[in-house]
Amino acid sequence: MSIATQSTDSGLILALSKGRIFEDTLPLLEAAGIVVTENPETSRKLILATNDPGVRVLIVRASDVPTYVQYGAADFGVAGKDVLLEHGGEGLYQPVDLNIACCRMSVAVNAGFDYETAVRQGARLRVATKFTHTAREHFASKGVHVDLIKLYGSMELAPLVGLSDAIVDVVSTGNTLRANNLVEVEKIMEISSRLVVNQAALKLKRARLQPIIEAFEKASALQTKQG
Ligand code: PRT
Ligand code: MG
Repeated sequence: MSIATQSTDSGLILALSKGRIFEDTLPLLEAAGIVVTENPETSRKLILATNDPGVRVLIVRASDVPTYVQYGAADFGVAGKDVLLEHGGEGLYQPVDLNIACCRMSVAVNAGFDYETAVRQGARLRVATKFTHTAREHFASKGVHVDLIKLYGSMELAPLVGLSDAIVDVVSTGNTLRANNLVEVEKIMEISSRLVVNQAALKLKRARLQPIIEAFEKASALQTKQG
């Protein structure tokens, strides 16, 4: 069986990451009549059952969700726009912005660093980030020269120890920045999570997928209105 083969002939597989995406997706699943019967925080299982024998949930790293769906190892999934922009979206159909796990992608620097002046004077900036694609595009569009340093987490540490002048990271409350004496100096974009569907699965399993997509769409619109 090739890796691009669809997950199973009949059942559906949903890829989710633990934490905020899993929690924010549960009410949407319930709106589609699907209840996850195992808790990923307490279970070590990576494939979770639901009340529907035809639907199973894969627990993967947030940044791996698009890859599982792209290759058809999962039929659909939920991923942040930040993650999707880095992945590129190849092979993915993105029918619904679910408006969950909302945050923003921003540039932050040490409280003492004069970012505006550095940019105005055409300084070459060292920027640490997990989001190299988004960061490269952002600074290129502003005509700012940057050396990007790829990190996989805890970006907030980089300016504190002199690894970089700035970071590009997702921010929600801003508490992590504040706790580390960093200041948000530029918002790059608003971020929310999207439903992603394997393009082949959408054709081959449309009868099973379409009602779920519609239920997600309705429930997220309702939540956003109430929200
Ligand atoms: O944790 P892991 O390395 O496996 O991957 P991940 O961090 O990408 O996954 P996860 O589950 O933490 O995030 C999944 C998705 O949630 C991301 O892709 C974003 O689209 C979205 N999201 C929403 C966030 C946040 N809010 C958020 N606050 N992702 C990460 N954070 C981080 C932020 O970078 C900061 O370091 O949480 C920290 C606390 O944020 P503050 O501003 O509330 O202090
Ligand atoms: Mg995280």
